Amino acid sequence: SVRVEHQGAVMVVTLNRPEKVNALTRDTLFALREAFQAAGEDGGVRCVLLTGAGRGFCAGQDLDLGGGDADYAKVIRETYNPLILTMTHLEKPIVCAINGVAAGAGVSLALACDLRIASETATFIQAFVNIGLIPDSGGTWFLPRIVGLGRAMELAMLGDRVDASRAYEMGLVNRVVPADKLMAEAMALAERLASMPTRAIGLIKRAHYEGMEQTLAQSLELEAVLQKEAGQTADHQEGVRAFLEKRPPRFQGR
Ligand code: LHQ
Repeated sequence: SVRVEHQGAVMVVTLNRPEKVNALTRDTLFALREAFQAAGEDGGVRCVLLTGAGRGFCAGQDLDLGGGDADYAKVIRETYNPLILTMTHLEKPIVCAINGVAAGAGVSLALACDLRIASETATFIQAFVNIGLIPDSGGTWFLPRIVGLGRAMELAMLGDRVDASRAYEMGLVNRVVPADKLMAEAMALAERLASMPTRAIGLIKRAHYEGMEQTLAQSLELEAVLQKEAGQTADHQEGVRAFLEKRPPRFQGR
């Protein structure tokens, strides 16, 4: 249900259940978490690109399996929550290529990525409320931080479909491109990130996510600690040397 491929230093993770708009099963969620864990452990991987096979990105939780008397708290604690934390804790950039509709937990998955690039045909639905649920898998944490509380409340309460251009206007996605260019553009962005100072990017990610949960004084201190770490990388040395020698840098990700 999940396809993992390596293209140079980019790990491409594709949700692969197109006949069900890549609806998420327990197996899919475990496979996804494993892929992001593997990305963290593999020094050759310097960026992850997440996308969906077929006409949609992800329809959220598979409602054929999640219904009945299932304990939703247990499902969420065992599958979604560890996945989302694995993604945000991964000290490498994650690009999401949203190739079509994202609904429910499918939106949350996209929100847990660091950069979002959408096809003109992509749409977003905070579908939870439409079936009497609340946004989960980080949906109530990421969305107000990314688009603001007012818009997040509107999307979560009304459950309306948002098209790609409106998603762009509200900052829900970073870029919108024609459908036939999506994978090439997303791959170019992922390859660019993969050639950048990977350690610094990982620390940038940490500083921002941790910064969301702390005071200015705490963030200033965290910046000092993480800057010391970044300052000790070979890529920092190379960056400064390249600047002084007036040539492009060659970063190695360490
Ligand atoms: C699906 C699904 C799906 C199963 C399409 N499940 N089959 C909740 C509960 C518990 C714990 C954890 O967390 C969660 C979080 C959540 O994610 S709740 C929100 C779940 N998602 C939704 O409510 C969205 C449901 N899907 C839709 O609204 C539509 O299918 C969308 C807008 C995604 C796509 O619409 P269309 O392009 O018109 O496609 P379709 O509806 O015809 O779907 C194609 C097939 O995929 C169809 O099956 P069939 O056998 O008839 O061809 C759908 O039944 C199936 N499918 N989403 N979530």
